[in-house]
Amino acid sequence: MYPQISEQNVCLYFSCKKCGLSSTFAHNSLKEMDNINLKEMATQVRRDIVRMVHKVQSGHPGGSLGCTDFLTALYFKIMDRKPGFDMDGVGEDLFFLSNGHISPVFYSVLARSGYFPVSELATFRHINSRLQGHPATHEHLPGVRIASGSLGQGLSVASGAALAKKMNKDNHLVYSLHGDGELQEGQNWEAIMFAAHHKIDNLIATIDFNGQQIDGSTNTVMNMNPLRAKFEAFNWEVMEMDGNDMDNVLEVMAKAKAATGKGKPICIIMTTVMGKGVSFMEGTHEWHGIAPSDKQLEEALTLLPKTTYGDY
Ligand SMILES: Cc1ncc(C[n+]2csc(CCOP(=O)(O)OP(=O)(O)O)c2C)c(N)n1
Ligand SMILES: [Mg+2]
Repeated sequence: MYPQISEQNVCLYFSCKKCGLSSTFAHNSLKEMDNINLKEMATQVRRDIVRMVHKVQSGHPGGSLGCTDFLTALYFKIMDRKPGFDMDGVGEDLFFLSNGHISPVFYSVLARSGYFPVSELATFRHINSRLQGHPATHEHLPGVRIASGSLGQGLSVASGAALAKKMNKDNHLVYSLHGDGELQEGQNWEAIMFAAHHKIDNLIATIDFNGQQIDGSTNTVMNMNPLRAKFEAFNWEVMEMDGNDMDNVLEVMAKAKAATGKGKPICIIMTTVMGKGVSFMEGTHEWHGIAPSDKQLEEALTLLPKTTYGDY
């Protein structure tokens, strides 16, 4: 069993400032989210990412930094979440991370939005930590709904969960995130076909369209273009978004929400810059999965100034 977060019992499991321990959102959890400055929180999440990966000298900073604005907006503003966490997720929006290698950003956003103590980020990739390199459900980390890391599976799960919500008359949405290189896995296209066929119109799947993957640019490894036309041909509603412009993220996500319930699943092609926010990591696959040195960390942290939320 893993701990449940609720207004009543949160203090038992999640240390907080009011208890003299360290955590940002233990008390009043979700209500406090309204006061979050999303851009400042995104900077804090980026600081977490580079510090986590540096500390253990392994992990994936590139895609994590690129998807930071999206995941910050999703968890702090867009999703309708219950204060607790349970695997059934009835009566709330759900999120499935399919490109599991970007776990640093996922863990940081989960911790900072109240799922587990922010201090636990220091255990990233340690032996016996709940924060393994790729998220796994058997670690029982609140907020993690699927194991991911073996690419290509998340859209199938998200489609099934969204279909279950429709069958159960649960009027909530399912969000998912996928890499552009990840779309080269054939299972995605089966799920894309399935979701359209079953008119799964409570699903908003976002593609991290950063043009990079582990071995080089997506165009040289296996070109996915024209991506928009492909999703449209499979009968999806397609939108485009600048995933590193917080205002545009909020605007397009609102549009996507408004487009649900109209008979088609929704795909957002989200343009991002791999390594966004740390100039020497930006726009190259080289930073897909390597850790910064001591000197590079120092430089990265000067590019990502301290925030009022504080380092873990
Ligand atoms: C099934 C499977 N095949 C290969 C890999 C190895 N792998 C890890 S990340 C990655 C690249 C994925 O590219 P993309 O989805 O664009 O992620 P980004 O590099 O942009 O973060 C690959 C091939 C894997 N994790 N799973
Ligand atoms: Mg990519």
